[in-house]
Amino acid sequence: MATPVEKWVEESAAVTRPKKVHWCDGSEAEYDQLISDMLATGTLHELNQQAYPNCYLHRSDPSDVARTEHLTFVCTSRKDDAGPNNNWMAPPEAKEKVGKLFAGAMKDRTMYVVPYIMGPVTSPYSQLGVEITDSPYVAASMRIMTRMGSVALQRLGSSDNYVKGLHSLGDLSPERRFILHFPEERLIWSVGSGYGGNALLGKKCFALRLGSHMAREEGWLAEHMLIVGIEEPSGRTTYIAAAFPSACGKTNLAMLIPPESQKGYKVFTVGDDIAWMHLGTDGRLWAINPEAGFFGVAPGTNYKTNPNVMETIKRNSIYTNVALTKEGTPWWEGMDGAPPAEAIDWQGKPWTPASGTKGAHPNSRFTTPASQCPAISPHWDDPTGVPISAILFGGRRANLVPLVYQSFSWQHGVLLGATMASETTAAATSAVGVVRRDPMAMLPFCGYNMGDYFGHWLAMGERIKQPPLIFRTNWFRQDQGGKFLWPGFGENLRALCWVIQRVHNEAGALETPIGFVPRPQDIDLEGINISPAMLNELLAVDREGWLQAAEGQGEFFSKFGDHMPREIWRENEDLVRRLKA
Ligand code: OXD
Ligand code: MN
Repeated sequence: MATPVEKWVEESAAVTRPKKVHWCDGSEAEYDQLISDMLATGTLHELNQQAYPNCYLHRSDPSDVARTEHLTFVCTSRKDDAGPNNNWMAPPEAKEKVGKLFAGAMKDRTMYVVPYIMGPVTSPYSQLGVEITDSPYVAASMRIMTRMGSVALQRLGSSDNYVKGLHSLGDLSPERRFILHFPEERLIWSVGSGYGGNALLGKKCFALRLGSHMAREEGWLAEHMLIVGIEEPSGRTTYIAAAFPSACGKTNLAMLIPPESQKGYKVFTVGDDIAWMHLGTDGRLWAINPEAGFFGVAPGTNYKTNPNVMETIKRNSIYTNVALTKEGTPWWEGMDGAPPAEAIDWQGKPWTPASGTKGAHPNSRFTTPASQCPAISPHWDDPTGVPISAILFGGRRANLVPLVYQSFSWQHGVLLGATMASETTAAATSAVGVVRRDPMAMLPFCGYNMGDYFGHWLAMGERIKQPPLIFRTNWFRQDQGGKFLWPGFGENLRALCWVIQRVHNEAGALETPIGFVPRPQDIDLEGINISPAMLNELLAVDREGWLQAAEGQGEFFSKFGDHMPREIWRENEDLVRRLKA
């Protein structure tokens, strides 16, 4: 008798009519075959195999280079459940409209059936998915980004408990591109895009949008957060989860290398983009990274900003939309050294530094196995995950928000996350550099009404006996002349050290209306060239600015109507009161 997944694959094939169906086993031989097929069709280009063994370049359609939030929908029976933070279509309407685009979409193509596990193979917190796709690039990338193949099929057995994801490249036209989520059926439909965030369905679609929905139902948290462990010279390791919007340095922070003056510290990467956090039997919050690879932004990545990832991406990696040098190596703006005198740009056209265009697309990416990262934590694959002691919410803000500060409580911390705003980046197709509200860095990823999401955070706080402390960070504050005040990257460890000391009751702080802010003497400045005036500016609390921000919050909160918890309003009113006192 056919298993539930076999039946669904049959039904999907009857609609999409592929010339062939291939069930992925996840083996190396299968990956090699996928690569050689893509080299033969020009979907991939070989990079210099001496310098970059087993690395390839993919050039996407120029209209398909980033997440398309305006074409992304949450299809719940009731519009209210999706909330004003999501585009919504009624499930029958969505199926009718987009179903047509799947009809015969795989004609003359192979259908790959990709079973995968999000999370460590034997973890009770992991979840299963099956993605059906007609893109060999997606199938190969899923092998890097997830535990994919027989291992997943074995865990699934004859169960029907998995997330279904149907993906077709369609004709790649933005006119016929839709990324649809049906949380009530644990189903994803994606058509018309091969871009990672739209097409690797385990990542944003499952691990965050459906994941957040499942997490609310089941009492856990699915968050857009890196997970990092920091070992102090004493040998004590503290784990931190941190939410930053897309392309705001999560990968760099997850892998930072301690500065010369911070000898004896070690940083261990558990994840760089997504955290699934569950209540442990010990009353703490435990996090797993559901992914098995990094899908990172290439531009700006170099041996200063992230030496660990530079080493990671030297082999077994797929690059997308970077430039190609004469030597057959990948290149992007902000890579070490001078730009190449000539290269092929991300669209396959001859390019020189004088061209006046970007050689690599600003959202060009690498897809690389996490296990290759020199900083990978020995616990990154542990079934129980790691215990989280602190949560950071960080945006990209030129002013107002201090380098780091701590909330007074879990509830106040939820307000810190809920009022986050950040300048937009090239990770999504829309204007770049505009400040937008991005609560908890989840605006594009929360699969249900965000008012209910804040309520879920508050409810979790009630249940966690030893809740992590909550902080806000901002590495991007600028001086009057528009220069960054804080050097960033490895030096961010100094702010994290204060966080860790606060966790262990070992550091002082100034109590201000917005929260506990470190005093200048609370941040270790040994070996760093930063003037007292700059530090004061970095830690300054501008009462007037905060008052305006807090009073302006009401308009945003009101959008969620009675889904917005009273407690969040109250926290904000308390903040206003403290600022006026
Ligand atoms: C990502 C994103 O790719 O957030 O991680 O867009
Ligand atoms: Mn992300």
